[in-house]
Amino acid sequence: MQIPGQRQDWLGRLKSGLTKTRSGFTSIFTGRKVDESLFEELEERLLLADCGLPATELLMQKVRDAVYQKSITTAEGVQLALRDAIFDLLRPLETSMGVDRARPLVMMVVGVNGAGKTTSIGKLANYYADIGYNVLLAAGDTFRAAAREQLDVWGQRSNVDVISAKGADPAAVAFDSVQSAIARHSHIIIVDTAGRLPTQLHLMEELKKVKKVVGKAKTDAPHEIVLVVDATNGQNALQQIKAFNDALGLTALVVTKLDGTAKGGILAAMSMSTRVPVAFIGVGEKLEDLRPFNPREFANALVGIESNP
Ligand SMILES: Nc1nc2c(ncn2[C@@H]2O[C@H](COP(=O)(O)OP(=O)(O)O)[C@@H](O)[C@H]2O)c(=O)[nH]1
Ligand SMILES: [Mg+2]
Repeated sequence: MQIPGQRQDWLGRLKSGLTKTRSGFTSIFTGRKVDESLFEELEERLLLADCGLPATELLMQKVRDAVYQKSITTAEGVQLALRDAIFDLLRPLETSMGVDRARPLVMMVVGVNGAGKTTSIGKLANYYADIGYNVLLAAGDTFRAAAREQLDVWGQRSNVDVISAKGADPAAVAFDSVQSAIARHSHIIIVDTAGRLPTQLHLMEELKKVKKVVGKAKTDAPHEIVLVVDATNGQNALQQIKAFNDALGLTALVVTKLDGTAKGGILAAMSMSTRVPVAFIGVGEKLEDLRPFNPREFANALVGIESNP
């Protein structure tokens, strides 16, 4: 159960995380007339926030329609119409992991180097352990020397065990850890993997092997194949999503580093193109800075609207 104070904290963090993207929007709505120059500026801001052309065109059409149909005459009214249009666009991206549908629920986490995989796994472990789940982590990044230690540190922070094997092959680590999770009756096992570019075909083959081997340890696994994408990659994130999805069949995304970027509109672009749902978003480096993606909260925080009028 989430207590209201915690929710407030999170909304504050989400808002401050999205400051860079939001400031582009809020500044244009203050003390403005509703005229063609406002629309032009709004269009430019949407493109700068990395919404991409198709989403920008759709949002502009919706805002213009709302202004016409509801006879909106104030810039604040346009701001609300923008929020509604963004909310509608992002709504199909909402998903929840449904971690109760298997035990253990096996989650495989993939992505390019530095996207925030290991950090997000640490935060996910904390999130689920906090609400009573028994979580196990698997150090499947056997490539980078410090990767195991990094995951260990995150495990200690939330009192979650980490399975690792020195120098082992990632598929073997994944297989062993799923077996451990079964033996321990864990609720959730999250498998970390080494970062890779989708163009490194042999490394993509390695991920397919991890996926296959996990399925041998537990027939219906992996239940979740999660791509971690760095929002600061902007439009390049879309290519990553497509490539990883083609290779592995993604079930969800974690979108990280929304705090460090003015490109929060990238989620709008995702909704227009890749359509892989977003389970969690990251807005900082702390343990609590990862939360389920909520399109309404996100749209409000992005556009700079306080409550939900
Ligand atoms: N600001 C910010 N930094 C993040 C976020 N998620 C991860 N990072 C940072 O990104 C860097 C790379 O993260 P890491 O988890 O090691 O990436 P990996 O290579 O994909 O496992 C680290 O310095 C993290 O602290 C986030 O949501 N916001
Ligand atoms: Mg890592």
